[in-house]
Amino acid sequence: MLHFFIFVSLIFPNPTSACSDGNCRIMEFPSHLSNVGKRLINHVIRTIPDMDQDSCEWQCYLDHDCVSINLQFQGTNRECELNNSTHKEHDEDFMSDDRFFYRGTNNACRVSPCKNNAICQSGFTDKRYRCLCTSGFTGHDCGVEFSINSSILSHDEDYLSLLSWFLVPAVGNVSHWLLCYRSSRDGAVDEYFHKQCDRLNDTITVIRVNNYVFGGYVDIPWESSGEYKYGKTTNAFIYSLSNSEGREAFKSMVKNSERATRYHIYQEPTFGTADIRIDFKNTLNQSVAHFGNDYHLPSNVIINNTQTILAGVTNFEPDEVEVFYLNRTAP
Ligand SMILES: *[C@@H]1O[C@H](CO)[C@@H](O)[C@H](O)[C@H]1NC(C)=O
Ligand SMILES: *[C@@H]1O[C@H](CO)[C@@H](O)[C@H](O)[C@H]1NC(C)=O
Ligand SMILES: *[C@@H]1O[C@H](CO)[C@@H](O)[C@H](O)[C@H]1NC(C)=O
Ligand SMILES: *[C@@H]1O[C@H](CO)[C@@H](O)[C@H](O)[C@H]1NC(C)=O
Ligand SMILES: *[C@@H]1O[C@H](CO)[C@@H](O)[C@H](O)[C@H]1NC(C)=O
Ligand SMILES: *[C@@H]1O[C@H](CO)[C@@H](O)[C@H](O)[C@H]1NC(C)=O
Ligand SMILES: *[C@@H]1O[C@H](CO)[C@@H](O)[C@H](O)[C@H]1NC(C)=O
Ligand SMILES: CC(=O)N[C@H]1CO[C@H](CO)[C@@H](O)[C@@H]1O
Repeated sequence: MLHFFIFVSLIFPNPTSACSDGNCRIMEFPSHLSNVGKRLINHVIRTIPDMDQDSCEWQCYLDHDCVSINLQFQGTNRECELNNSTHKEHDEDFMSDDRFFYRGTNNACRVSPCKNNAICQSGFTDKRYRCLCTSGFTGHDCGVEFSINSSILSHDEDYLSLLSWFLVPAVGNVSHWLLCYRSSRDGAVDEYFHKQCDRLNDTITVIRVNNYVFGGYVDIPWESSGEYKYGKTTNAFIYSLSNSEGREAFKSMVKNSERATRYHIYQEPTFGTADIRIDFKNTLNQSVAHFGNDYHLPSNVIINNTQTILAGVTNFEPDEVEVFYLNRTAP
């Protein structure tokens, strides 16, 4: 039995981390799925001339849509056919043919686990398959519908799937977000944020400082208040998608629900007293990211410095701030 266990990217130091990120493919051609004198027709995605069995299996491993092979082993022409199906799914196409030798794999895509027209590829991740989602869907099985037109998150699939994953417990599997404020579009002016985002339930704030991306979600509205005032809720969280210590992305729920958010007419999105505070003044670096006071520290991520993890520095000037609200009428 030939057993492939190869990392697509060689930069990873050990197999566990290489495989946990979903990029390594594990594939084997067990003898009980091999048949001499058989050929699977109608599912050939590629034909490669002059191949022996090992090389043909290797080519199948490299072609992420390939799950079985037909090898022509008689005559001078030793052709290798790569199939995107196995005989288990298409017994009607499994033909007797003396010139061929068939080798199949356990195809985890057999049960069509991917949703919303995603492409399924066998052998990846700890579930033994991965799904390549169509636009607007994310999650392991592409079952999460998430639409947000963010210039910060842009088309970064990792950012989008992490953020949508963080939001599912708060807003469900389907969420469409609409922009109410973007500093680069509207200007770093208190008034514009409040005019456009006050009174909206369910907002997500996305902040970029250099290469660091973080922000927060809250289910209660922002307000313009002449005095400092706290918003109370247990449903707010702060998240980090890219941080100064190179830690994995994390989400942290509010700890002090009496101080989930803070409002002032001259202050922008503020989570806790200063866990994250966006403050546009005409002086530099009035915004603060002093994390871990009114919000929990993540249980699964070790943080060296709570004052610099999110933004790289405690007092910062955001490069971009975006605030989105949930489109309640979307499905
Ligand atoms: C196999 O590839 C063809 C395109 O060549 C595609 O139409 C079909 O859906 C694929 N089948 C599977 C099971 O991936
Ligand atoms: C997304 O926003 C950009 C501006 O940042 C705009 O040009 C584009 O049309 C928007 N796309 C959608 C689908 O709304
Ligand atoms: C989201 O979808 C998954 C399956 O795709 C389901 O198990 C889960 O219950 C759903 N969650 C919510 C909050 O709808
Ligand atoms: C916000 O939520 C509250 C409480 O559920 C509701 O009464 C209010 O109408 C909502 N506001 C908007 C703008 O949807
Ligand atoms: C965290 O602190 C430890 C001990 O001081 C140090 O060895 C490590 O390099 C630090 N890691 C980061 C990412 O700053
Ligand atoms: C001001 O903020 C920027 C990032 O926005 C940061 O690079 C710089 O070090 C900060 N300056 C001080 C004095 O904290
Ligand atoms: C919200 O979603 C509904 C339903 O999909 C859609 O008709 C409407 O145009 C959306 N609102 C905005 C402002 O895009
Ligand atoms: C190129 C090629 O032969 N594609 C075939 C792959 O398999 C599907 C059925 O799963 C056929 O419809 C395609 O013609």
